[in-house]
Amino acid sequence: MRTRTLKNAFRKAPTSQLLNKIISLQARLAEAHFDVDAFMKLVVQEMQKLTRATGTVLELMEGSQLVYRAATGTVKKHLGLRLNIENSFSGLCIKSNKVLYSKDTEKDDRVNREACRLVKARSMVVAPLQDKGKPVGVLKIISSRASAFDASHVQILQLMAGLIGAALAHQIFYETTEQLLTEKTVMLHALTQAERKLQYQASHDYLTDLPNRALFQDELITAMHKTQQQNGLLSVIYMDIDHFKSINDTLGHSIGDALLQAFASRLKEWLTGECLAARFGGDEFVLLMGQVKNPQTALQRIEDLLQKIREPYTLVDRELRITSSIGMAFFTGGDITVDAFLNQADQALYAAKHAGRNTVQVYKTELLSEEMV
Ligand code: GH3
Ligand code: MG
Repeated sequence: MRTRTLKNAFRKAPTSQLLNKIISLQARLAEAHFDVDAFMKLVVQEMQKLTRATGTVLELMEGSQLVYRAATGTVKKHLGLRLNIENSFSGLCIKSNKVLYSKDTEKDDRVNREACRLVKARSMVVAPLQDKGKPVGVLKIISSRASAFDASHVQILQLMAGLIGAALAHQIFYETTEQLLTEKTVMLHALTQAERKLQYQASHDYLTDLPNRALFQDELITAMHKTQQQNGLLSVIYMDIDHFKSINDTLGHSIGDALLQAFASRLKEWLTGECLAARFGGDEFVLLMGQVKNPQTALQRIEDLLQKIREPYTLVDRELRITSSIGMAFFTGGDITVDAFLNQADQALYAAKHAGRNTVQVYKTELLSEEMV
């Protein structure tokens, strides 16, 4: 497999993994949901595990102060600590209603340095917790090391903070059983919706809304199984836009993005019931064509797609023409892994690029003789 493809696979992987972890954490939070202390304890414990922080704290507002209501790691012994909201990093986070990151508290004037030293917070990320637009507190992860966090930690806190804030507020302010039952239904609904959204995000490409590599591979396993049982024929098609970098370089990244979206739309228009299109990353798209009659019909379908793709794209009053290189592989049953099958199509794509681009190459196997394709 070419290194470019591998690089794309690795670039996508952490986000999906991260989202999946958050989904499973949210499911556990939903279970602990109606015991405030258990809920808060679980939140800080799980956030510490998820982010590998050295301490996590959930601070709730009480008047002009923030109270450490649940804490782990180096902050645990300071449970119950009260700090003034004014002139604190948490206060700033509440005021700006933004996730804030202090890379090095020793060099950051926004923090209460004394308090940071007390809880051994050399770097920290703080997220505001809100209920219906009103601040209720903050969720904070800290590390005894400077620069211990990155954008993924900010993303984790952002995703978790919305749900936790609302859940906590409901816990604290509505105590009667009847109210709790109603709230429980509402919250479980909200959690289910959020979980669905996260699951969608974990399996789809954010730019084109197409399935991502993980979802594609799941679907391919099912399709290969079906093909095997029915003695059918299945094709996987790798597509990569030719000279896409020059579009980014000459017209800018946002036109590049718009072109990727327009390209994806053409793929979607072309799809029929037994087909699936995914974006693996960059300008690389992969198709699955199930229940193919014979290789010739599959090739004809791909020729039709190529025609569609070569038609001009109008982007911001500009007409663009592109071509794409294509590598195809066929599966007729037999002992081959999904990765090996995908690799065949990838190799065929490599051959298409090597042959001068704007062309289709088929990975030849013994089952697929020269005359067949
Ligand atoms: P080739 O003809 O060999 O396919 O070369 P190419 O110029 O098309 O470049 P290649 O396929 O090797 O790499 C795709 C480039 O797409 C690399 C990167 O700069 C760019 N890219 C990757 N992801 C995105 C994205 O989300 N948006 C935009 N605009 N560009 C991207
Ligand atoms: Mg390309």
